[in-house]
This record gives sequence, C-alpha cells and structure tokens, in this order.
Amino acid sequence: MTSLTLYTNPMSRGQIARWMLEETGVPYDTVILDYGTTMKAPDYLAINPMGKVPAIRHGDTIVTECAAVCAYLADAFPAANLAPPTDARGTYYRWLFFAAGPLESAITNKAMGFVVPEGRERSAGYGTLETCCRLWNRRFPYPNGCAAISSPPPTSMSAPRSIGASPSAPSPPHPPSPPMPNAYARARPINGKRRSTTP
Ligand SMILES: N[C@@H](CCC(=O)N[C@@H](CS)C(=O)NCC(=O)O)C(=O)O
Repeated sequence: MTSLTLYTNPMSRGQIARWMLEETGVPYDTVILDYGTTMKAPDYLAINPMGKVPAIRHGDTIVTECAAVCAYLADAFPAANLAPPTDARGTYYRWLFFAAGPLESAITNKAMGFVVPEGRERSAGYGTLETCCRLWNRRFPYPNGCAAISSPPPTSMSAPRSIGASPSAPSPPHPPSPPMPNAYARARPINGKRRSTTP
C-alpha cells in the first residue's frame, strides 16, 4: 500500500488535515513537528519550504495547504465519497476556495489587527470581514459559525466561541440548523482511536 504521512502539530491547522485523513478511513502515520525547531529544520523544509504545517506525503506526492490537502485526499480515496462527482463540483470548489482564501485572510487580518483602509475594500480580495461572515453563515447556518465582528460589546464571558470573533463576543442569532452533512455526522473516532499508526 502507498505510504501516507501527516506532518503536523496538534495546536495548528494540521487538525483540518487530520480530520480529513480520518474521513478517508485509510491508515496513516503522523510526524509531530515543533514550532521554530523541527518545523524549520532542513528535513522538513525539503517537504514544505514554508516551514509550516500541515503537509502530507502520499507515496512520492507532497501536498501542502489545508484546502489542497482536503481536495487531494478526497480525490485520492474516492471510495470514502468525500467529494461530489467531477461534473457537479461548482459549489464544492466555490466554498472550499472561499474558506481558504477570503475568509481565512479576513479572519487572520482581524486577529492581527490589520484594517483595510476605508474606501480600499474593492482592492482587498475579501472585501470586508463582515461580508465574508454573512455569506458564510448564510450558506452554512450552523451554531458557532463565523460571528459578525461588528457585534455589540461582549455581555457574557460564557458566550460561545465563534470563528473570527474574540472569545467573549456573543454569536449573532442563527436560524435552526439543517440536518448535518454526512461528513460532520461521520466525524467520530473509530473505536475511540484515530487511524494514525503513530501519535
Ligand atoms: N495556508 C496554510 C497555513 C499554514 C500555517 O500557517 N500553519 C501554521 C500553524 S496553524 C504554521 O505552521 N506556523 C509555523 C510557522 O510559520 O513558523 C495552510 O492552509 O495550510
């Protein structure tokens, strides 16, 4: 069988790749890298010159970038039924790239305090964080979605934590959730264990 390895750190976006690997149902190895040391060492830079996680190696193929890893795994393991048929991928690609591009940039910029100068939104790929979150929540109306950043000041420290919001910011009200997509429903460890053959 072709070898499959996840390079990650438990406190990282590597958990996105980990989730997808679990969904495939195939065994894989895990290599845990430490920030600033093994992640920047020559051995790993040969795999991902960015010195970032996650990355996967599948045989001779290396894939980096969470969204690319997810799309690659869905294609590499079609029996897991994780992607729509190729002639019906418009919506799939649209939101996969939306999450990896505009939404991620908007959230990162917010977290780091970068502000798009007034009137320059048309040149920023994500426009505004508020627009990104509104569209995301409209398409995926689940609790703890992407919170409107312009929400009023926190009223409760126990408010649910939402993507792109400060931990104490209250989430805006959401409509009742539709049935969970299959991938969410199936995202449970098998027999309480991950499929990784290494930690
Ligand atoms: N665009 C990349 C982002 C990867 C990324 O920024 N990973 C962080 C951890 S969440 C990292 O490895 N940081 C280590 C560093 O830059 O030194 C992806 O989607 O995979």
